[in-house]
Amino acid sequence: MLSLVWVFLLFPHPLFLLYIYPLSFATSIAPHTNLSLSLSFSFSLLFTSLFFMGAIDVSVIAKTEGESMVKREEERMREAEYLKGVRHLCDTGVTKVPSRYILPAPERPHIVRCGDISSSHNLKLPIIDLSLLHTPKRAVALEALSMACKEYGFFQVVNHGIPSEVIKDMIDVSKRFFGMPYDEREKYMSSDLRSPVRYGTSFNQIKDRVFCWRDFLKLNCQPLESVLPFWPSSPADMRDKTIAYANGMKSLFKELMSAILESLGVSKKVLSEFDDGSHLMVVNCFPPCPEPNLTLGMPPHSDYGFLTLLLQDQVAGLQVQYKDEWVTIEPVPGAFVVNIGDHLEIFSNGIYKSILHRVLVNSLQNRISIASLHSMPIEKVISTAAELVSESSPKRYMDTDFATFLNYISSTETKKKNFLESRKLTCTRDQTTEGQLC
Ligand SMILES: O=C(O)CCC(=O)C(=O)O
Repeated sequence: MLSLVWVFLLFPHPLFLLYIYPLSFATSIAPHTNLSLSLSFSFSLLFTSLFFMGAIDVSVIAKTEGESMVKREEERMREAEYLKGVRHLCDTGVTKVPSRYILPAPERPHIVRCGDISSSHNLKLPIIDLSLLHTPKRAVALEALSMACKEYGFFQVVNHGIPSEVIKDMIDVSKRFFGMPYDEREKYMSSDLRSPVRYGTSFNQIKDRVFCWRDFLKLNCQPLESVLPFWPSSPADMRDKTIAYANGMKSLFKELMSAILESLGVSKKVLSEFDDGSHLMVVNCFPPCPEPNLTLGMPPHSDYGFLTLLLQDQVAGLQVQYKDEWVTIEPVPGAFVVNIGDHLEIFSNGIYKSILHRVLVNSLQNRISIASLHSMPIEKVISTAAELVSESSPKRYMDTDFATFLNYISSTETKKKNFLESRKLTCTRDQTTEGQLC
């Protein structure tokens, strides 16, 4: 059947139109039967008569067929170019956003002035001074942490103990990675969600109907010794700089989780699960965009893990949803933005919420951000802490695991918080059922 389609596409010639097409058509209706021969004969007769009566203008058909073939080929080539990423697209000198990246009007960001991310909608997130955790003021810091997790689901941390050199080097090597020629970056392209290294573009380039203005390098960091040989070997210092950064992120995550468990009033036994927990580093590159009000660097989404630790260079772009509004997070030099992920929302029985966020792009500056997503080992089941479930506060989420999440994202277009929504339970006095909100 497929080969017959090719015959149609490849040979817009009168002979084909009058004899081969009818035969193909008839064979597809009634394959391998005498009926196909007689149908074919009848169609040929009909087409021949129409041809000689001038009712079929083969030159018009052939031209139309030829034109649509060229269009299809151009479309295929454009799509192949888009898959090379926005950095590559910018290198070709685009001056307008191609339609593949243009969001439907209601999903577009409202950027007041082109190239500038509106300052009227900026939000100063709570800033937690982590050095206080090691002083008699620990209780004050825990109270601030708890308030930030409940009210915003996002906060910034300072005095976190990660050397400024390690931070600077990571941003610097990331910029140099995305600055390499496309052929170098392409080596790490993979559509396998479990691959230890994955270079790509958009949010989910296989599923996205509208592409995002982002390229990324995803590095699995667990277990470090086994994934390391797969990480990019250029720039030459990429691995060393990234190892130092990844180790820093892991200890910062564990320190934050210890404080968060304390703020929730639950046992810290679970902390040991994070020693070999999943750790994914996502290095994002958002090149300048000629029409930033038509597209997004990343669409609204929440993160799957317990916590995400985000390093952004000093270019604003991250927006979080706060009281039904999109607000921009102002970068604070040397600080990390921390946000609650879906797994912590499940673990805390919804006391701490994972919040939707998205990324704006701008017309002037390249932006780099590095997100470190942490959770338990991928084979572990995430369930709600027993201490947080009671008759007055029933379990609100189904247990979940990483495999379920991966299956979910590879089978749907991940928009908004729909994975977490799919884990919610309906609570009644004595039973819980899947699928609806309490
Ligand atoms: O670039 C940012 O500010 C946020 C990145 C992000 O949300 C992500 O990588 O999941």
